[in-house]
Parts: sequence; structure tokens; C-alpha cells
Amino acid sequence: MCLTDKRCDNGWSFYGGNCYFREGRKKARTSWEKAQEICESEQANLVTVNDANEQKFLSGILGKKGSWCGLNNKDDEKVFKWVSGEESKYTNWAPKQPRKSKKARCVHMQMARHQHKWVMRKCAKKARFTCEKGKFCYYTL
Ligand SMILES: [Ca+2]
Repeated sequence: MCLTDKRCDNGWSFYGGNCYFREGRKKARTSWEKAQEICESEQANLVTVNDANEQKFLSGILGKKGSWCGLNNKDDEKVFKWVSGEESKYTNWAPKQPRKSKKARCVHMQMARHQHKWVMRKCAKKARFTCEKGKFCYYTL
């Protein structure tokens, strides 16, 4: 689904031609994989943070809480990929990140008290998450 106007589904927020769903409920915290499955069921992907302005928008909808984003190095520790397939080079790493770890292969945007800066986390860890869909159409890699 490609969006052509500013209409997002109920519960989704519009920004820059895309629609975003932030799963903020504590009970709905889930693994990175499961979060991506939930996004896909909405024809979306875990969010791709393309630039500082989008990060700022996301920080706004996240409020105090953190969230999974679509970045990961699950296939190859040296190669970070966005699950949406986008080739975005923007990053917002916390100090000393991304840390080298065989186990922590998924990227989490931390809570507001850490400026939503990104850290590597075990993909199985449960977290809130944010889905994005829009001008970059959903497709399976
Ligand atoms: Ca994006």
C-alpha cells in the first residue's frame, strides 16, 4: 500500500508522507521479530529512521518510552540493514554503540532520559515498538 494523501488509519500518526503506529502499552511489549510480524500484518514495517527530523518526530510520539526500530545486523554482524529494505545511512547511536555482540543484533531506541539514542539489544528481549508505512511501499526482502 502506498499512501497518496495525508489519511492514516485510526491510531496512526502522519509525518512526512508516512503513517506511524506506536505500540506503547506495557503489556504489548514483544520481541523484535514478533513486533515486525505485527507491523507486517498492517502492511507496515518496523520504523526506518531516515534523518534527524524523523527521529525528532519519533521522539515526540514515543514520549518517555523506548521502542524497537527496524535496524538490525541479524544476517551479518558487520552489516546493518533496515527491515524495510531502505538504504538509509542516518544513525543516532548512544555513546559506545553499536557494541559488538554475537547476541545483541537488533536496534532499540532508548527511553527519553537517554534521548531515545540507539543501542543494540537481544532481539528476543521484549520492548515497545513502532511501525511505519507509506511512500516507501511495503515489500518482502
Ligand atoms: Ca522513515
